[in-house]
Amino acid sequence: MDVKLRKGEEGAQWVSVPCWHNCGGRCLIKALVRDGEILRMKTDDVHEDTWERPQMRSCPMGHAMRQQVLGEDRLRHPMKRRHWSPEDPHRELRGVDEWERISWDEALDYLADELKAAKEEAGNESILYMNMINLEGYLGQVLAAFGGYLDCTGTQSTGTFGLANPQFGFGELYGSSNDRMDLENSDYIVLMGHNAAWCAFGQASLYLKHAKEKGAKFVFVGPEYSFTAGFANAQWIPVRPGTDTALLLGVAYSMITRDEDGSLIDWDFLDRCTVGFDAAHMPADARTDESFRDYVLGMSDGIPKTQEWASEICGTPVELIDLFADINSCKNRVSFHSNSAPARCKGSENYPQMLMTIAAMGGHFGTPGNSCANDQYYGAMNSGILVHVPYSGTPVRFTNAGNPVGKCVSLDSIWDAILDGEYWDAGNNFPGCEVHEPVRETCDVRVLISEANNFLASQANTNRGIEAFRKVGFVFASAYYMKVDAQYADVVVPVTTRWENAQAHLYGGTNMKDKECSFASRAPIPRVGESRSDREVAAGVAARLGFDYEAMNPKSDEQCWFEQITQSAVMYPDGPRPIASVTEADLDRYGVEGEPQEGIMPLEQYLDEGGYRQERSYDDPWANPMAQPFAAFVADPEANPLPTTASGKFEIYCQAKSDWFDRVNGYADGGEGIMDFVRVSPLPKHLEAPETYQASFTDWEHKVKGPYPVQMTHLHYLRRAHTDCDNLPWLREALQNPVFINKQDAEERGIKTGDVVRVFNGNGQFLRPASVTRTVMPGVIVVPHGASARIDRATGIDLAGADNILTSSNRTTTPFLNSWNSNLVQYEKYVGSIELPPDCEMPPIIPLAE
Ligand SMILES: Nc1nc2c(c(=O)[nH]1)N[C@H]1C(S)=C(S)[C@@H](COP(=O)(O)OP(=O)(O)OC[C@H]3O[C@@H](n4cnc5c(=O)[nH]c(N)nc54)[C@H](O)[C@@H]3O)O[C@H]1N2
Ligand SMILES: Nc1nc2c(c(=O)[nH]1)N[C@H]1C(S)=C(S)[C@@H](COP(=O)(O)OP(=O)(O)OC[C@H]3O[C@@H](n4cnc5c(=O)[nH]c(N)nc54)[C@H](O)[C@@H]3O)O[C@H]1N2
Ligand code: SF4
Ligand SMILES: [Mo]
Repeated sequence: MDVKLRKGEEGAQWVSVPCWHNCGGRCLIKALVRDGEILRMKTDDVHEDTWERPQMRSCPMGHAMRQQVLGEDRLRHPMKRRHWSPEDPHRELRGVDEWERISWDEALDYLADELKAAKEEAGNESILYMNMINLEGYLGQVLAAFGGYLDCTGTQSTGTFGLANPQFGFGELYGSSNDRMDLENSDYIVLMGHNAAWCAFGQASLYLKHAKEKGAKFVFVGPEYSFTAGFANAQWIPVRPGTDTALLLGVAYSMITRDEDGSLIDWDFLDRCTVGFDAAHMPADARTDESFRDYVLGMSDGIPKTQEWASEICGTPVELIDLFADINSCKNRVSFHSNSAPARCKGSENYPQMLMTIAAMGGHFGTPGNSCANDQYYGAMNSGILVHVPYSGTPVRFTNAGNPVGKCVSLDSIWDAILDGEYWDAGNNFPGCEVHEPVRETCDVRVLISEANNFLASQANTNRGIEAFRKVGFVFASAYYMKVDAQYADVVVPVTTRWENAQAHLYGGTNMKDKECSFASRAPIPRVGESRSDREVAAGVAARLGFDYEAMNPKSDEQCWFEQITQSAVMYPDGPRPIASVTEADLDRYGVEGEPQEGIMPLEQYLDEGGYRQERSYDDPWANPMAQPFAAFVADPEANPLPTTASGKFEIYCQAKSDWFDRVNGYADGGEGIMDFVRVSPLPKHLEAPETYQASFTDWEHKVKGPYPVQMTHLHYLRRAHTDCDNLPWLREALQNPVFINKQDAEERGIKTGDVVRVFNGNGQFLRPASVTRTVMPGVIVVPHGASARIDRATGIDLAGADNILTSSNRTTTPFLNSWNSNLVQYEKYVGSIELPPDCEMPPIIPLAE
């Protein structure tokens, strides 16, 4: 190794270290370490970069990781707010108070005492553990043993793809695109809102580039021409945020009315593989006789869903709707890749089923070059499992079954629940949990706990969140740096990163990487400051609450780390083959339990190289056409029915879907619905909803706009993983975080690129530099997701461009649905007195002056 070192780096070693964010990739990064210091970073150079075996190269965040682990703003000591005391908490000073150093004993005593007091005075449900969709972590496990906590749930990443999908046959999340070796068989690759170049780093873009070189043509459907669309030189089909269902209904109309003897529609596919398209194919359990065809042609409601009807709603020119219909023809091989952005909208309940319907009309499932999937994120363009990585031994679990408090608040309502003391509880829609009709519950939240999330920044309506934080009795946060939850907390403790403490990846399981890779890493540097692991924090709290954490979770962090690495295996059709060979000497060296095993390479080599990437070929088992999603079903639907639908076929009319929504939205048993919760038909109909394009008019018929006429949607931004990594100076220098606005809209407002704009609505306001572009539709503003609010105390204006300053709480259309992309705002050239510095010149947040 030493040969690769530069002058002055003598004695240093390259060590594979984890990059563990909730980003859209999973990459190999290495740190050059000497005496616990990091000299430099690099990415995968273990083997040649080939199509069959690409390198697992990192994004800008990976290269900058050392600034997260060893940055000047890294937390080193437990702290409390100067004016906080149990007797006199000065809640109003949260977010503005100064900090003082305390001991670990003090920090954990405060937390334990506050938990005991809350439990005694108001019961366990007065403790709100802010966890992401049942990703119960270390403290969650302790709280569950302590009698439980008020739980929260939401679709977060997946929008309506996370609601009632299996019922109509479009089940597996991130699981139904074909293998990447098949992409080049498509005539057209349709990206529904994808920006894989930023959010599924590395691999997905490579696969798309390869397909392009092999002759596939690209279509991009979305409100802004994404960077991914740009490099694929895709045909742009613009669509307003949240109106994809209307667009696809227009496409269906175009196909139905222009089809000549199967020139566009695959009638055989519809006949064999679907129910509900027309009167002759209604499913046995249908309770109405309205077919999809009747609805599209307007026979049931008098409104034909013509191209013009669609265009008025979605903004797509009529000729492009027809072009889309032609591209979707059964004469072409088409693969549809949708991210969840079009499904993260109010009123988008029917989008997934509509997407399935459009693909089915062209027969684009289960054969070479044909596929349709929700496959954003890690598995984009290459879904399924090839190298399996287990969740081994971490306390992270994906259900709330262990939480004795059976109550659950939807993420978009948590701040309102705290402030109003009331919320709608419809259960929990995560797999393994139960949903039910909405019940009005009361709550009295006393303690807020933030562990591996950052809800004040990541959940809707930050200003309302701050009010909620300032209402409760006590706020505790564990953190690497001053995430927003920590800024507004009372007691903050520093946790070790995975470079200092070997532990299993929280986001390291099977799905959360390209399917052909797995990773092995070490923790080569000493703990920073007084930081402790999450596990030690949990054990310290447990001891103070009177129980033994070790007995509850006997596997050490190192044991979990070891198991995750050694149990990773390539899934051959005839059985798994572990990657790492393990010997008795390995077990002794790491002081862990396990069995020796035969693998592909010695454990030490795997750890040194930092990862494994399966070499692929066009005739390997995973590329086999019959191994692709839906292939067996499409070949013989009677012999291989879909396991999740009542009819065993794709349900274009799905009674079970409608019944599911009726139940959670309050329409079952003659109910009239609740709040803005929508009534969802068995067919994929267009729905009207608050904060959508149609709702931006006070008078739709005469086209009179309301006070917030612009639709705001988001991009998951290359500079950060949600709110994480955004504090790293190199990334701030490299990426400016502007808002992207339409050229014509900008001209009307006298705005040029670089001008500061004020974006606002009833929820709040922020300042950002403008990037004026023709790649954003008129009437739309695109805001990079995840900035951490920096609120100017004098004016209340956020200077960071935090998206959730503007998103609304408690206004969604189905419980659980996080509808990030439905927002109405206004913007103008900023003329006030604040000088907005470039982000890279904003001072880091360092709470303790040393
Ligand atoms: N407006 C808007 N809001 C959105 C979205 C959007 O598109 N628009 N997207 C949504 C989506 S898809 C998601 S997934 C959510 C994400 O929402 P969050 O999960 O709340 O966001 P992160 O920024 O990933 O927060 C993770 C925090 O945990 C810390 N952390 C990471 N690992 C550990 C650990 O092991 N231990 C401890 N103690 N801390 C750890 C990180 O440093 C970071 O501070 O945001 C959602 N919010
Ligand atoms: N760098 C980085 N990567 C990430 C993350 C991150 O924070 N940073 N987060 C990760 C996580 S947890 C998740 S869930 C994924 C999210 O991954 P995606 O769902 O792919 O994320 P987005 O960035 O929200 O999608 C943006 C694209 O969707 C388009 N779009 C927005 N609204 C609509 C709409 O209504 N209709 C249509 N058709 N298109 C629309 C936008 O124009 C843009 O092209 O990303 C992951 N990857
Ligand atoms: S995509 Fe994710 S895992 Fe890969 S380098 Fe970037 S932040 Fe790290
Ligand atoms: Mo997500």
